[in-house]
Amino acid sequence: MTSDLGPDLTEWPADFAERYRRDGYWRDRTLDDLLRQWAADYADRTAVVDGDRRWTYVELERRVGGLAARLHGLGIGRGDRVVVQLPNKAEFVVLCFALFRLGAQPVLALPAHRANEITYLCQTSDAVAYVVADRQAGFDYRDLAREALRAAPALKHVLVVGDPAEFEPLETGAGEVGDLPSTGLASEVALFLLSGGTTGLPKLIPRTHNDYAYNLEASARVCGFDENTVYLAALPIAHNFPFGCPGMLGTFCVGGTVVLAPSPAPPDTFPLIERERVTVTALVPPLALLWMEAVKWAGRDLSSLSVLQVGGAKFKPEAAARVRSTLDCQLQQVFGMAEGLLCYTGLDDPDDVVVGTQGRPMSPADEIRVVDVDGNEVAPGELGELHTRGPYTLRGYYRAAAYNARAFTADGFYRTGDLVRVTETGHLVVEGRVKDIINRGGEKISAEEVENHLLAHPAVRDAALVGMPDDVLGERTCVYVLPRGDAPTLPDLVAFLRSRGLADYKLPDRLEVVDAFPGTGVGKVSKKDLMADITAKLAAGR
Ligand code: OOB
Repeated sequence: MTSDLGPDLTEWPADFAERYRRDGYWRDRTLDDLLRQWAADYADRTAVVDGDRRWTYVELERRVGGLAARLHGLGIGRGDRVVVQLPNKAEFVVLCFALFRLGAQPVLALPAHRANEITYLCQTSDAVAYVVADRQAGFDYRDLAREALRAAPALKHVLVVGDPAEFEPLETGAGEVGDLPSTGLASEVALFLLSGGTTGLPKLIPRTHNDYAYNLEASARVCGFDENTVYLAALPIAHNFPFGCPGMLGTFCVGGTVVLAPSPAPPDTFPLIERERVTVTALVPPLALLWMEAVKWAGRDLSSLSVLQVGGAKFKPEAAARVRSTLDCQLQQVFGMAEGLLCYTGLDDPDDVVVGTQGRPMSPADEIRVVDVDGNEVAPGELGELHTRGPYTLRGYYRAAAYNARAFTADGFYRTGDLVRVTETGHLVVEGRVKDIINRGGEKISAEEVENHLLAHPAVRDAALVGMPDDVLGERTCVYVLPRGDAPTLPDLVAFLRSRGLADYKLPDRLEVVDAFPGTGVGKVSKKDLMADITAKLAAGR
């Protein structure tokens, strides 16, 4: 089968595509083909739970058919982009699959995105439609839609879940019928994910049906998902991790049940875990730390939870080691990226591997290289930047030729910007970002290393070390601390770090105690915002 992704997209070279097919990674089924198969195989099992709504696989598929027919009636079809910005609601699920059926391409924005990102996404993708909820968490998304309409001339439709105001309602009623055939090829783009960069605007990541189908099915296998899996979507569902790693889609492919949580906060999630007997969920490290605290006073029965996946940012060993004793479940570390590559620790890996590494590439076809600043491979076990390519890792961002020239090697490896070393067992340990090194008068300080030590301090729940501008040294260090109980002082922390044998230049120069960290859209700590905060404080003479 040929594919023609168009001039703005970088395809896999033909010989790679051929190999991925021959070796069974790409099976030329669209995500809509998968949905139809699931509806046939798992008919009356519960697919989705959202509050009081519980839909079987058959019912989900029927609603997808109805919505696809209606979107088709609006003129939305193959190759059209639709910016989707919805909270964890059943409508999100129906909409994504309706778009897959039409061969239209959802651009998955996060609820935290605002005018800056949304107008950029609508413009860059030439979106014909933008789908939002009316209001959520005190924010009115219809205001955002008005801005997007002004800024993006290609935008023809705004569809709203809830009160549509002057826009069109997005209804996913059970009464609607539709029997449109599947449109488009499995080699075409199924959806666009956004890069998780903590600087600048997110870039669009094209994911084809073939590559994403493999992504979710292989993930489900590696993570041992089966028909008894009850997956709690606690993180924003539009993020790759809860969406397809294995997440919601990986749960569907084995006939399990997906429970949608309105937020990842313990008061929203713990009662759901108890009520629905949730078996597995995924969190970013700041949330995992919060859950480990909250479980002590929540008084909820979380005994059904057997696996907690943590990824998205480094889950430091000091914290990872406490998962079993606090939450009474198994930890699985996940090192992944919207660009593709996924690494998981195995459910039967020994404790030191689960606590101390970020897992192993999930596919035999994942190729990885660890290179030095000159691009030469380092000796086994040495630290370097991770480059990767494989059957579900992109070959280029969408409409970003100039950026792509830097982000990929000549032979198609994606430069992740992550600093890793590979252990003897083939597991990766992430030691930071290429740029998460603070340069204090020439002495290089790894933020990760200092943060990990600080997590061992009894009065520290979480810590983030950032550089702050300094006339003499260029940069000094400031540590932001989320306290546990009484806040520590800088001398406390310095004495503590010294007692753990840290070199003097690594000791933080300044402490800021906060009650929350600024987050990225998916809840990772935003160091960019912390740096802006400390820079502003210094400029104001504070
Ligand atoms: C996931 O995806 P993105 O696209 O939001 O962010 C990817 C980046 C990675 O390049 C790396 O810098 C960081 O996030 N990261 C980790 C990590 N997992 C992701 N850094 C250290 N340790 C980890 N375990 O974040 C994502 C996508 C799919 C599954 C899980 C996470």
